[in-house]
Amino acid sequence: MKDYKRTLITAALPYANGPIHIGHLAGCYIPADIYARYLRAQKKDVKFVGGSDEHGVPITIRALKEGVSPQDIVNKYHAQIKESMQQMGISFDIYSRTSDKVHHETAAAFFKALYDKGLFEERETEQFYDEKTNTFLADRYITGTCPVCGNPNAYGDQCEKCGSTLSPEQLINPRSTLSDAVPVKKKTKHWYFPLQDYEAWLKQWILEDHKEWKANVYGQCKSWLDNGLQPRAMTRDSNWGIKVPLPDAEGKVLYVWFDAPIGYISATKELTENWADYWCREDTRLIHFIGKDNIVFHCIIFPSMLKAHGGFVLPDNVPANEFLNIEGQKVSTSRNWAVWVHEYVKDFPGCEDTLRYVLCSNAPETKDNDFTWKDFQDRNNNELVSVFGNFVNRTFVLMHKLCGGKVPPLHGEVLDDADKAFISDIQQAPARVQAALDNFRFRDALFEVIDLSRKGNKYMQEKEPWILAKQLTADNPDREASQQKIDNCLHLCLQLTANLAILINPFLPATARKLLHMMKVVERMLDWENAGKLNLLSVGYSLRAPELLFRKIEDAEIEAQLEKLRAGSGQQPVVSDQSSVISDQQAVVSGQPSQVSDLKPQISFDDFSKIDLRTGTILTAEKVQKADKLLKLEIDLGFEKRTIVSGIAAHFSPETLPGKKVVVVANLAPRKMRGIESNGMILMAEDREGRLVFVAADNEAPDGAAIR
Ligand code: B3M
Ligand code: ZN
Repeated sequence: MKDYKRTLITAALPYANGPIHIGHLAGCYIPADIYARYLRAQKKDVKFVGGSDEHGVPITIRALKEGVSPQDIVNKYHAQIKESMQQMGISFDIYSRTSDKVHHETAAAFFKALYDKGLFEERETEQFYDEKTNTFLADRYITGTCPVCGNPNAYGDQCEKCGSTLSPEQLINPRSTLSDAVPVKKKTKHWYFPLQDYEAWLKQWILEDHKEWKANVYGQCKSWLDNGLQPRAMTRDSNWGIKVPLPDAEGKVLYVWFDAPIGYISATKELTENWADYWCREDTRLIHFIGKDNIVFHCIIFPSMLKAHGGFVLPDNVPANEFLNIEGQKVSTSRNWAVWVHEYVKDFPGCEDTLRYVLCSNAPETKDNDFTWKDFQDRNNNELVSVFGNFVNRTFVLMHKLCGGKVPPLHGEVLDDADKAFISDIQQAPARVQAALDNFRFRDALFEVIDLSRKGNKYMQEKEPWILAKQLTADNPDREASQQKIDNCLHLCLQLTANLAILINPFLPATARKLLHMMKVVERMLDWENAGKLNLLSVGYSLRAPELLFRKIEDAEIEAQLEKLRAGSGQQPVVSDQSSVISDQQAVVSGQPSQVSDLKPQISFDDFSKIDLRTGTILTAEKVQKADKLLKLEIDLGFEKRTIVSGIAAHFSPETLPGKKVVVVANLAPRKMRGIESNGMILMAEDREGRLVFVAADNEAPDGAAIR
């Protein structure tokens, strides 16, 4: 690696059109933060910048739907996102926003510089337009009847019923999803960036010179480059965004993906007057942390813009993560299938490090991964509590009990093989953690740290200082030898604790600080150069009583989260998905998510036949006290009556339900919800608007009939 003088770390700017969820954290904020903290601990010159992406169509649409201004939307979510980041310990040096003046000026000047070089091509095209809302429409925002299957709710790019690929022209009876207006074609002019002119250069720069990039990133770049690049519109028709800085550009703004990455530059400007050191000097290392849907923008489009402008460094690496699914399903903000960060910090106060731990140890570094609440609980209870926390706790308790609360001496002359092996484990661990971190393998790095604490437990278990303590009786001639063994064991375990504080610090910063407090040492001890040392705590130094590093997570808490996920996922959808990839021909961003969830893995007929499905009729329905999502239902199954608690209160008022035919999973294990035992589950589906509807057999089958 080149000898760099400074590092600039960026993390993708989240759209300020909704709160952030754990997928955002796992995708880029946690890895970026770990890396920033690691470099700071190495006393490197590093800046970590981020901010909210406050432009783009999803924000204007959200505003339209809520009947407020786009500025209201971004003000609300910028504040909320910023707070969530802070609460999760994401240590930005600055968390800015793209509606700031500095950014508007910087992005406009950037555009103007390319324009003045004569780089843009002006093109006039026809686009669909909604005359009621005065908006140009992306294909996704047009619906109509599918010419193939007659589905009345097909989209302008695809029919989700029959799977046909469509164009808006093919729809029968097309209308705008924004207003129901009939879209009309309208001419519009835009400025296109000649991406194709950078293809040869990009091929050399990425495919030849950056073979070290992660396989997922390199692979995606290669496929874009292999397919050939097209001119790309860098402006849009909108009144929300950065005005195109040209005289004949009324109603035109910069394309959000043109301005957003420049936001990294603007944020650095706001942070320091030496911003140019971080952007314009060859000895700066620029690293973009992002999620996989942002790869093309950070690896192909933005670098081409920087290259075209001239005078800027290019990213040295773009360690993108894949996606984190939740309980086997893709995160969907529109279906509310997500774990929201602001809710997590409320539900699990003081457990921020646990979430950081789980999201790092299960990070989607090479492929999509799954977050499950059970795994969250297991990793917390079996790794953080039982391994790391337990080691530290035992060490401190025994040191207080057997060594008077002070760091005992090390008797070098009586070190045995186990002591020596343990010492070498401590000395060797930092290099292993470092090798992984240097290559953006955060999971492996964290694993090494936990493994070291596991070795600590094993060593302690072998040494059994609590047994040695029984030999300290006055009449025992070996008394002194036993005391020496106890001293050596606890001395080394304490030095390991200090080492663990250093090594865990980038990952779990709050935990590292708790350890500092217990050891009564200053922040400086966490400097990376101290890792591997065995003299971090002085002999005779008195230490505090142990405090709880991690608490156990109970089954009930996990149940409650699962229930929340299930009950919440039926809420009215909002257009807030973070995806925003456009096709090159479109001038409007499409952000509407697909409403179809992925098929689950195949099961056998035997698997299916274990499920006992029955028809039934709702007899009574009532609200459950202090649970605004739940209804208590009495169901007639013909052969018996059942109580079922269902998370549908947001969708139905209880008085409308009696008499409704339903399908019940009749052999589901009973479950207590809010103190009421629920015996079964009612099958529901979502309609296009995301409203829940009952799955009911429309026939004469009597209550209790088996469904096969
Ligand atoms: N706001 C898209 C996203 O949140 C976009 C990232 C901008 S990074 C410059 O996925
Ligand atoms: Zn169709």
